[in-house]
Amino acid sequence: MSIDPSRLGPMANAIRALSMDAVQAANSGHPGMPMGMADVATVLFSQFLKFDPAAPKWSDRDRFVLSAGHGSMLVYALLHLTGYASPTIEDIRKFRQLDSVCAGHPENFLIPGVECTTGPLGQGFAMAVGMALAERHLNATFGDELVDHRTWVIAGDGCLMEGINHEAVGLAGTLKLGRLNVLWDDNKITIDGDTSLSTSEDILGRYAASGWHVASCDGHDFADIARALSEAAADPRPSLVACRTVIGKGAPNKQGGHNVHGSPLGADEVAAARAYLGWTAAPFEVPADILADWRSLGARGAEARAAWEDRAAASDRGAELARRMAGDLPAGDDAAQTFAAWLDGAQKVATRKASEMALEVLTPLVPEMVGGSADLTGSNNTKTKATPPLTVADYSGRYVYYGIREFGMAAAMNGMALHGGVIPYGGTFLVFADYCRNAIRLSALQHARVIYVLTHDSIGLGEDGPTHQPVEHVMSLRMIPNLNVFRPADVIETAEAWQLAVAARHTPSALILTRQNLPQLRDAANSAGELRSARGAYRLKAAAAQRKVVLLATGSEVELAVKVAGALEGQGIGADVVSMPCWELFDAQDAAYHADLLPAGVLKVSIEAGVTLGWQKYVGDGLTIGLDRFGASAPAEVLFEHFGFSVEKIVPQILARLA
Ligand SMILES: Cc1ncc(C[n+]2csc(CCOP(=O)(O)OP(=O)(O)O)c2C)c(N)n1
Ligand SMILES: [Mg+2]
Repeated sequence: MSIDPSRLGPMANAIRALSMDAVQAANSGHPGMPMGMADVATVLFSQFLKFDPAAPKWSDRDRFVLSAGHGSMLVYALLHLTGYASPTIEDIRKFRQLDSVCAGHPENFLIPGVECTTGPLGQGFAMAVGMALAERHLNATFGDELVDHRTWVIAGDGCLMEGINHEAVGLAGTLKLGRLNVLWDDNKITIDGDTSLSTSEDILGRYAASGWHVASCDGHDFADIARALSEAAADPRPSLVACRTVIGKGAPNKQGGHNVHGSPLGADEVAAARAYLGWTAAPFEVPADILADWRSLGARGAEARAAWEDRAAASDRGAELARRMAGDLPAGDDAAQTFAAWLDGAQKVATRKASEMALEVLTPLVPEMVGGSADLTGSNNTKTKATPPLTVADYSGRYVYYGIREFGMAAAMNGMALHGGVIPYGGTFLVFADYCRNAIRLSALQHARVIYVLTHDSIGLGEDGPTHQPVEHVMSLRMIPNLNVFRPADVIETAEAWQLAVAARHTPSALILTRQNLPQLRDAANSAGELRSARGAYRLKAAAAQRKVVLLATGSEVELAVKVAGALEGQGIGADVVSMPCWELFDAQDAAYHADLLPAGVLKVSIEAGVTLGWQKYVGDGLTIGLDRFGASAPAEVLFEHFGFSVEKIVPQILARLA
């Protein structure tokens, strides 16, 4: 059943009316983008997009990403009009209010039909690349009958101008993600005014040069839009369709100008737009015939979904796909048993190496893990035997060579995790976490299980010097809510961190790993059969003499803390050593556990080769040993000594405080 073409105009106007009325009611928001792209979106949803409002999470649906997230009313209107349970018209009436799921920008955790959180320009596009990548990977793994869908993106000038766009376009072009189709709202307007103020780029030329198919259309001519979208769908390359539009189309006195980007039209212009569009319905009312058209369109998807469900039920791979898409880990605890056997060893390895060892155990057992690195595979130790390269020739591969594209990698991993069926992990140097920081933040905000492998974690990397030596990075990652930051101290804690990260369904993790070797500190005796890192911090060594000091340390400094404790004990001063691989997990423990590890009336001392700001929350007015300056270029041992990370430099400071 196809929609009568004469109905498309009124259907698009329903988007325009809801958008301008919602923004007007909220007295804040962005009417220009949804009004300008209403016609393109109507063609997309009526003739191209595979979706079923009754099953927003149906795994073989097309993914629709509104990368230009400021135009959130576009996706809210589309979801409501096509018959999704959320958002309701009440939610839309309360656009941008606390009790509405229609937040200022679309949030994946508020509305099931919103595939990802967008608003930070460029990242929706880059997440869509990850979704398209996950689709091809799962297609290659499960076949056309179970996985066969497209990723559609609406992106604005801003999404194309952001630097991350270059990374995303390069990755998608190289991997020939032909199921990715981007509809560019080519309205030649951004907030400051005409795009010519700031850009003169041949955008189609750039995409074409990156291996993309490019097309153009009049974004207000339904037939022309459909023609261009058909071409995009047919072409084996990723596609960019430049949809020439008028921002705020339908607001007769304001359309085409930058003021319509992010301000309510105002009562007079809303009235003028109603007259111009011939829209007589009251605010938030959609005439029954127009709503019926939208709903009939929404109802069409049920058939495709039912057919897919039959295929999935008949397939011997259906249950495995369902498991992966649900985010459940494979049954069995083989990995835990292998790691437990390591307790009997004494492996002195860098934690990046320990991470590789853990991955060699986990990746064969957890087939949904898809690894990668931003061109530091040999340094991040992210590649395993079970993860052959994911390439155009073989999308079933499990290792992505992301290239030197940290931000693009992180955003793609968000898209992969949100697509589902994949647990992405990817590496770079910790110091370059800042390059992808906003995507790490979006992993956390979106509850996406993305695992960041961040190696070369301190001055311990040595000779590369201060450009490469993280100082503030571990602490600054700890500041991001819902991100588990692990800084393991040895091979055992590293394996524990991996187990916890893979199991954290709604929380991303950052594994902070050393370049330099660290001794094994954990054995069967001090592990007590537990995954001790699960509590975030634990007493690695209890004071022998009467306890006067508690030493708190992470990662490579736990070894040092053990030596400091030994020196203190030698002078009759009892000292606990608390290893603290994950602050976030420790903070989640109860007060009794906190009080037990951090007892009152005892000097508490933190040791971490990074900024000290933040440690006060655990040590109070105790002592913070750290590095509140940039490092230097020299061998690691020289640097640790030079910057005060030695028993000889630390013990006197503790004695002075005890005196
Ligand atoms: C990374 C980032 N930088 C800045 C902004 C603020 N911002 C929101 S929309 C916008 C302009 C976007 O222009 P365009 O994509 O052309 O949207 P249009 O005005 O056409 O709707 C800016 C600068 C943002 N949301 N994200
Ligand atoms: Mg624009």
